[in-house]
Amino acid sequence: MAGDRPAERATTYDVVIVGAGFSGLYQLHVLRQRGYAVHLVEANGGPGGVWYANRYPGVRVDSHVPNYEYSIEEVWRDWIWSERFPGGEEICRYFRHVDDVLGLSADISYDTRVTAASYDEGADAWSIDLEDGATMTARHLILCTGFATKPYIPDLPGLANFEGPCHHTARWPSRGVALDGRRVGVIGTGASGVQVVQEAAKVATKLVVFQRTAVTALPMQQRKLDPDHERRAKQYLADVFARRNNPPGSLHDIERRGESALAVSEEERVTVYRDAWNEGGFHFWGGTFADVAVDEEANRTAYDFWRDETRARVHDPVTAEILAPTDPPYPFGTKRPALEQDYYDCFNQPNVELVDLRTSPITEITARGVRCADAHHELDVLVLATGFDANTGGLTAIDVRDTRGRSLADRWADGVDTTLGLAVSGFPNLFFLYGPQSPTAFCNGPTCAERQGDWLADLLDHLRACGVTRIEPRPGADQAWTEHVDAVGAAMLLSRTDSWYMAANIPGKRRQLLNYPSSDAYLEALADCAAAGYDRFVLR
Ligand code: N01
Repeated sequence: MAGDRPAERATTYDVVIVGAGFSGLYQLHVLRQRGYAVHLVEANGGPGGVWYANRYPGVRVDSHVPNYEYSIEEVWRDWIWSERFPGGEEICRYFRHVDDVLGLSADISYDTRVTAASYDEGADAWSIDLEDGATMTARHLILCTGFATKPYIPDLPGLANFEGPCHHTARWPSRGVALDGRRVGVIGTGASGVQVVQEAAKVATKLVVFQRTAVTALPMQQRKLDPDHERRAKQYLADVFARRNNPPGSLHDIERRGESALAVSEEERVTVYRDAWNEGGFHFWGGTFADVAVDEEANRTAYDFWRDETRARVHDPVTAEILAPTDPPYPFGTKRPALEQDYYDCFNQPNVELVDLRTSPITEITARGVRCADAHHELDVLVLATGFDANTGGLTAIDVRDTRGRSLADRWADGVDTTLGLAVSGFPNLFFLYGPQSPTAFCNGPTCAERQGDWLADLLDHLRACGVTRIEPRPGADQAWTEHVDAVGAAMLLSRTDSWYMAANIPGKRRQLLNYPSSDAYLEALADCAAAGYDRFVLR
């Protein structure tokens, strides 16, 4: 188990992996099985990636089990989940179970941060610098740093002056932060903000929610799982995973219906929406009509259903209009919907106040609270649920240099280019998983870890069999993939909205689609590339 025995650390490997989330751990497992000398380096003190780091109240996965777990039989055979959408603590226990079963920590250095990496052209190997001053070398470097690793803290005037506890959700102290009996402010209403609000509303004397853009939160339809039922259901799990692991298995393993929302009667449309609503999770987002993602009129029918269901739960009409505006603030589903259990009901409580930052923006953070254009809100605790430098932040935080000495951050300063969302020209023998320009946040995390991970393991086997010591994207391959991703995005409503999918939440970041919106098409592109002898790459 993590922390029980420090991994013996040699200095030279076939492969070094960075990051012990779903992708990194799977890669370690599969490459060890195939006989590679492989080591994993993790900055946190244990496995779990974002789940280790995110300890804010209410942290919970928005994908249901058994989708949100590995399909490795030794792992699932003896693991019983207690809830359909497990909480952060249970997921951390799951990762410790994975580690126990697969014995991964023997090849992991925890509490160890990779700071830099440069490529040695003579040796065809990466030299990898660690924060503790040590260096490792590896033929291949695989970055599995996750898509939501680097918190985004907006430049709010006076933020440093706030005298009470003030934490970003992804940097929540492990000892916890007392919210009970306190006046709590939450800035941000994405998935993290919604989850904190639901918990803080139960215990805070006063909760002030600062909303800039309304979130289209969907009913989670959470439920407890009966352990006996779960044990009996194990007999079907191999089939469940076989279906999950073979396309088609689109967004979060939910498939859209073929027909248009506009081609059916109102009654039929409402039935489809109602069924998806009752199913819960992301079904209402990704499991209704094909054209909701591409056609404004069709999309509006989904928005209107969501709006009416949501407003019916909020007593005060002014608050209801801010939470679920009459007209959509953006096409439905083009910003990531959160999943909620009692988020909208919280706003009926006398201790909860909603501030619409569109009409009353924050002017400064003071020692005692948040000053908005029309009021000062006195607070004891401030929660920053303001999101992440998503998709690229974890990668560019490492000073990894190409063969000309340019950092990845520099290379991507004017926009991201990758080959298949896996590699970048000029960085030989470097791969990243669950990164920009691959399905990532549009794909179920464990599914993506396994599908991309197996593909990469097959690629390394191919190189080994052919005696190839160096691989990198062909000239022009990065640009070709970017053009393809952009073209797919341009046909979707997604690209009209400023969101972190579009890199639009970080000032100065180039606006472009950073997640590839079709898992099936992506898997096909991977398979075609492999079948063509990895033709997007130069092997030597
Ligand atoms: O971050 P977000 P998140 N002033 O970027 C607001 C994953 N995740 O941490 O929309 C005021 O979605 C911003 O407003 P606006 C999941 O994939 C997963 O919530 O830009 N407000 C927005 O409301 C998720 O989607 C789980 O106008 C400011 C909020 O901050 C992703 O992480 C749980 C502001 C940021 O929302 C990110 O979610 C939690 C400012 N200056 C997270 N700047 C699971 O369940 C930003 N905002 C797996």
